[in-house]
Amino acid sequence: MNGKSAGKKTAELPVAELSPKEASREQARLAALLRRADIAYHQQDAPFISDAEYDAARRRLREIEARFPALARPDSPTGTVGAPPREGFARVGHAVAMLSLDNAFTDQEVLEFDARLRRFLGLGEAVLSYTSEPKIDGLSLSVRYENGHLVQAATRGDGHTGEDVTANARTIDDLPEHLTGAPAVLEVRGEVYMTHADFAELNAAQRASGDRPFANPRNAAAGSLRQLDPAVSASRPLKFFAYGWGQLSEPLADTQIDALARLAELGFATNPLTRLCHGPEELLRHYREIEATRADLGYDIDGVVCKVNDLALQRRLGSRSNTPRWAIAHKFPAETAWTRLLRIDIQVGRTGALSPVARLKPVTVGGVVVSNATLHNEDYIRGIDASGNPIRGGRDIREGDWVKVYRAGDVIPKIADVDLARRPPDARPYEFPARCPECGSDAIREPGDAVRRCTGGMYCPAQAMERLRHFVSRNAFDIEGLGAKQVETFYLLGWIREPADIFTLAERDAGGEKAIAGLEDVLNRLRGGADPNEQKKALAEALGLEHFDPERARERFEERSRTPLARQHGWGVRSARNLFHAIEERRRIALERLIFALGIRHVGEAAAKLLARHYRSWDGFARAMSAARVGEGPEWEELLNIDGVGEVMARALVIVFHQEGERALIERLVAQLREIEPAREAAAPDSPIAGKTVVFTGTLERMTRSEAKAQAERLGARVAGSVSKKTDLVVAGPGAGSKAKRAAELGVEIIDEDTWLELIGDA
Ligand code: 5U1
Repeated sequence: MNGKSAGKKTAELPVAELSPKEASREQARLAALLRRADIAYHQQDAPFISDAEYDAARRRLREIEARFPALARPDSPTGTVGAPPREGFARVGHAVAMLSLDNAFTDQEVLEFDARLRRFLGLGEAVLSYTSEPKIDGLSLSVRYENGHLVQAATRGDGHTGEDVTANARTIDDLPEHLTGAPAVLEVRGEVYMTHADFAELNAAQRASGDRPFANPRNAAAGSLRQLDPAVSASRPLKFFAYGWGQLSEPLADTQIDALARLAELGFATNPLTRLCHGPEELLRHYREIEATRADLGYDIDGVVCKVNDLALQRRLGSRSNTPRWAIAHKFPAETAWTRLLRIDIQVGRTGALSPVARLKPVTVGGVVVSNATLHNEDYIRGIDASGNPIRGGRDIREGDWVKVYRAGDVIPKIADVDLARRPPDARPYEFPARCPECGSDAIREPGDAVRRCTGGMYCPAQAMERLRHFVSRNAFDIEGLGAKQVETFYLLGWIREPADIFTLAERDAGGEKAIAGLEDVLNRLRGGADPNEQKKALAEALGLEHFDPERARERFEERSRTPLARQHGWGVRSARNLFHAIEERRRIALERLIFALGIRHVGEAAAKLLARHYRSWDGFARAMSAARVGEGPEWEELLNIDGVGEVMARALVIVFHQEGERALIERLVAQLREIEPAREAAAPDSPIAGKTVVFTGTLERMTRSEAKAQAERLGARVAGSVSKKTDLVVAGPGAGSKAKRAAELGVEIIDEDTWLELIGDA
């Protein structure tokens, strides 16, 4: 025993004071204790230690294993050591979607949020109560308990499917292994984070061991939780604040604040700065208080989350596709830093938009190294906004300028200002290209459009590649084994030029006769790029060359493009077969995925869902788009009548189906598909209004129009703005006029608000 610990029993000594011998003894004792406790609990139903004692023992064992990795045993009850690193994380579906948050950046936006909710709920001047909770800058985790036992932990992922990080989450001390008095099913949601002190210590250790330090505590937390080896997670000091829940077998409470209190009672850490606020002014006051203490908290927060306190009102408010209506993140002002703008590059997107990007001398902004920033469009560079009004006092942005960079919503860095005093004397106004830097086609700007676009379509490699990348993305075709990188390589090898080619890849590969466009063609397509060296680098990489050398590139290109996939670098017989199999599987695709995958401007995931639900089948959709004329006719009217489709989106849709090249490309793709699954109704299957088209007219007295609409959609109905032959039901309140009349003429059923509420079981 060492001097410090003299007189104390080993079991009482802090882990930091244990000698290796003591640690070994303590490890054996704790492991045996936990094993006996597990058997007594799970197999004999006769626990002999309390949950708190069990958790404390487990925590101590984990600490010992982290401090003395040599003691780690494969069969340790912590489950955190010795396990062979897994290939990846299993995917876990979330029983209740993990939503993200809308942001507010100004006081005004918080006032508008409150006004919007009161309007939605028809509350008039009544004061709404909210919780105000610090928004931890970490990563979201959902932890599932069944009958009081931690059974699963999953990351947010895309909100519907996350990664199974159960073994790693078990190493977080703030997450109890067992709960007493909890609902039989309880999914606790919250944020995993790392304190500044722990982050500094971890980075010091990383440096000492020659590993790369993390950029910020958030990255360190994310990197630690997503370690394939749980022993590494166990050695990282992660913490967790609970802020919500997913699936529950019974409610936790009637209000958000009481639900948080209940989670705290169950043993979860909840943030102590959380307050109940009455009305938006109190929210703003609390926001300022938290902002003032932000620097002293010891962990990163990036704003304050405001949530409606009454859970019944939260339910009434419901959610949009990814965000709840009842909450908003009031973000802190972005951090800024000055740096030099080295160069302006033009990137060409999937829709041909020429987007200027500022290449910056790397600078740290809010803990993240920034070397690129968006410049939006040519007007923005010139110092004017979409209406022609000056921005930044009308100061333009030039290569060589000193610029103030900030991270908006902490994602895409932007430029807030230019320092004219430091402008180099030879700096010239930036001349925006009138030709696409990727393919040389004309880049034109249509009246009213702030963006200049390449007219090259799929001929333009940048557009083609972006469209292919989008096509295989997660919410589109999502073909296992065919990500952005593979698509890019296949494009550069001349194997695929458009989405339909993906489906003929296998037959061409088997016969060794891939459509080889030839290196010349690929290089031609890349000519005059924003940065030809970058393009050459990309090509060299795709061809497995260290440096770009035209002769070797040609040889390698010919050889590689003729080599079957299974013999390509990084591929084998099995992975090639798996890929072809995954592609085959995708000949069957959901209608909404197909519509989204087409990459039509303004048609995002939510809009694709709306369109799929409205038109129900591919034939219905394609026929309607082909028949529609911009600004006129019943098909155009029908399109605009879909709630959530505006003129801009409608125009983009119709234009695509009337452009010969685009239409042929879509037809070639559809010809490759075996089955396009009609849109699934989002409704509960037993909802009496699922799949029905409903029109609300007149004054509703028991709820607002927005609430009625949201409720109808939640139950699977489509809500239309006007009555047609396709309308199934009209809900008419006092003052209903022409719509009720038209419904009567067409023989459409008309009911009043009370009957509607009875029908949907909410009377
Ligand atoms: N404090 C807190 N952070 N946070 C993040 N609450 C909270 N709630 C969230 C998120 C994403 O989402 C729910 C409102 C859905």
